[in-house]
Amino acid sequence: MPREEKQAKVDRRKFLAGVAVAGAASAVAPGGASAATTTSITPVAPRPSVLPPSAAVAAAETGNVPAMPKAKGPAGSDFMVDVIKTLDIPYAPSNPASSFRALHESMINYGKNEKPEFLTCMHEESAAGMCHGYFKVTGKPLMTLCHGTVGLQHASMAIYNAWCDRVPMIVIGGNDLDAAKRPPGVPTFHSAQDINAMVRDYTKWDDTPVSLQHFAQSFVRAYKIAMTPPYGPVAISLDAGLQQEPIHDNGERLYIPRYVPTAPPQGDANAVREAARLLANAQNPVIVLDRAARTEKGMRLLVEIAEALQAQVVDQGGRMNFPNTHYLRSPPTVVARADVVLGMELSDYWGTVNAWIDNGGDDGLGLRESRIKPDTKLISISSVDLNTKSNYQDFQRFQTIDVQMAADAEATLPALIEAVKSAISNKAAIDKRGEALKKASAEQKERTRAAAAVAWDASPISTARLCMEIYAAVKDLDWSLVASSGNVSNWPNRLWPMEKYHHWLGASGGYGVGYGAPASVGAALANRDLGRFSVSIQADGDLMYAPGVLWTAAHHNIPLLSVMHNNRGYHQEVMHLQRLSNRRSRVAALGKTMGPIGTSIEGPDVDYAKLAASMGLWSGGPIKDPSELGPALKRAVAAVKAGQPALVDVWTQPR
Ligand SMILES: Cc1ncc(C[n+]2csc(CCOP(=O)(O)OP(=O)(O)O)c2C)c(N)n1
Ligand SMILES: [Mg+2]
Repeated sequence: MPREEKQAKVDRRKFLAGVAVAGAASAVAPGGASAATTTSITPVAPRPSVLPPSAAVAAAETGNVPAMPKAKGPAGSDFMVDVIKTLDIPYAPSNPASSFRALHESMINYGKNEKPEFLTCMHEESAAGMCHGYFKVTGKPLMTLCHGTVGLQHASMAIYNAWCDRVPMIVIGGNDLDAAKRPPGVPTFHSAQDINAMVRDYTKWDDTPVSLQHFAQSFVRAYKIAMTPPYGPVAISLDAGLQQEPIHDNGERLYIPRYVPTAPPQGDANAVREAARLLANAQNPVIVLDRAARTEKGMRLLVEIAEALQAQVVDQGGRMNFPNTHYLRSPPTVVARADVVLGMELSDYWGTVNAWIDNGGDDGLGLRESRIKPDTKLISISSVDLNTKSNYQDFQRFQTIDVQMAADAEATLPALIEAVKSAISNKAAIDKRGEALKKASAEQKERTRAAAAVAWDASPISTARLCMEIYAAVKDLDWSLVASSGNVSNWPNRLWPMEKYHHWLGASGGYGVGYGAPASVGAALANRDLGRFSVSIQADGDLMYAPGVLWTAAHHNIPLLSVMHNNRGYHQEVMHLQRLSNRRSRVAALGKTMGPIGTSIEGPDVDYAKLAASMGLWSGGPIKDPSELGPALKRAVAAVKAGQPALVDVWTQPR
C-alpha cells in the first residue's frame, strides 16, 4: 500500500473515533471543526465544544423537532396565497428556506402548487435570473422567494441585472422580524431589521407588511409598480410570524384589492410636435433604439415611423426592436451623418453620441471624441427618466438633449407617427433617400457574409461557424434565441434573419455575468408553454457561476438547446489584461505573457457534456472539429423536440 494511502486510512479511523465521542455538539459548534482537524493529526481526547449549542440549535441540527401544536384557524399564509392568485403569476422559481416555510406550505398544499407553481432552484441568483428570462418572452412578471439575509444576498446580482434591464419581478424575502418571538440561532442569523435595505437601491419599491391586510395592499401595489414603465423589480419582506400565525379576527374582514394596470406614461403633446417637426425636416434623421419595443406591436410601430421618415435605424439590441432584414437597419456609425437623432429608451445616450477610447490620452484614463456633428439635434423618449435612484450609476453619463420626453417610447409612438406624417412636406425627397439606403444595405450584407466565411474550417471552431451551424439546425422551427452570453461577435444579430419579437431577447442589462444560463432556462420555460423552440449560446464562464440551473431545467422538463461558446476562459478579461500589459510593455520586459493567470478556464478542462449529463440533460461534445458540429446539433435538436434540455459543448475561438 502506498504510504500516503495508509496514512489517510489511519487518520480517518482516529477522526471517526473522535467524532463519535464528541457527538452532535462538535457537529454544530466551532469546536466541531477543530476537533476533526486535531484528531487527524495527533489523537487527543475529544474536548467539549467551547460554545455548547442552544437547545433550539441542537434540536434543529439533529432533526428531533417535536411536532408543533395544531393551528387554531386558517393560516395567514393561506390568505397570502389567495392574494397572489389574483395576479395570475404562473411560476415561483425559488430555493427553499424556513423563513418562508409557511408560505411555501400554503402554496403547495392550500394553493395546489398552481399559479404559482414552485420551481426548485439551486441558487437564488438562478431563481431571479429565471424570472428575468421569463419576462422577456411573455411580458409577465414572476415572483421568487428568498431566504432573509442570505438568500437575498445570493439573489442580489440578478436583481440588479433586472433593474438595469428594466425587467419586473416580485422578490419576496422571508424574515423573522419580531425579536421577542424569532427562534434563536440560525433563524436569527438569517434575520435583519430591514432585509429590503440590501436591494433598495436597485428595486423600484419595497415594503414590510405588518398585517395580512397590509400584505394584500402591498402585494397588489408591488405588482402594479413593477408593471408600470419603466418596469423594474420590487421587494416585499415577509415576516415569518405573519405567515405562520392563524388569521386573527380583528373585527375587520380581509379583502383583496383589485389590480387594474396603470397606463404607461406618454410624451407631452408639445414635445411630440416639436420632435416631429425636427424629424420631418431633417436631411438625415437617424433613429437609435435600445429597449424601445416592449411588445411585437412596438416593433411594428418602429418600422412604421422609420419608413415614414426613410430614416436609418441603429438597433442597440436591448430588446427585439426592428427586423434586422429591413433595409433601414444600419450600423452605429451612421449617427456621424445625422442632423437629427431620435433615441428611444437608450440606456446610454452619452455613449451613443460620444466615443470613448479606453487608455486613450496621455493620462491613460480614456479619451472622449464626439461621434456626431456639432449642430446635430438630439431627441429622447425614455421612461427611465422617471426613475430617481442615485447610488447605482445605471443612468450613465449626463447628456444634454434638445427635446427630452420622460415617457414610454412604445406608448408615445402612435402620437409621434401621426405628428411626423402630418409634418412631412416633401415626401418625394424622403422616398429618394430610401432608394439610396436600399442599395447601401445590400452591400453591407455582402460584406458581413464575406467576413463570416473567414477561418470557416478552423479548429477550435470560429464563432461565425458556431452561430451559422446553430442557425442551420433551428431555422425551420419557431425558434427563439433566449440568451447569447459571452461574446460571439454578434453573428446571430448580423446573420440570422430576426423578424419576430421572440427571435431576440436582449442581454442582461447590468452585465453581471451568470445571467445567460438562468435567463435562458426562464425564457425556455415561457417558450415551452407557447410551443416554441429555445436555443441559447452559452459561454463557459457564465455557466460556471451557478450550473445547478441545468438541473432545474431537467427536473421541470424545460426543453432548451444550450450550445457552448466554450473558449476556455474569461476572454473579456484576457483582453483587458492584454491591453494593460501592452500599455506597460510587460511582454518586452518579461519576455513572456502572464495573461492567462486568473483568466483561463483550463487545466483541468471542464467537461461540460459530463456536467450536463450528471444533471439529467442530453449532452454531446466537446466538439473541436467543425465538420462534427452540424450532426451533433441535429441530434441535440431531436432531444429538445422530444422535451428534454440538451447541451452541446463546442470548443471555440476566443471571439
Ligand atoms: C458577476 C461578474 N463578475 C465578473 C465580471 C467581469 N467579467 C466581465 S466579462 C467576464 C468574462 C466572462 O467569461 P465568459 O462568460 O466565458 O465569456 P467570454 O468573455 O469568455 O466570451 C468577466 C469575468 C462581471 N461582469 N460580472
Ligand atoms: Mg469564455
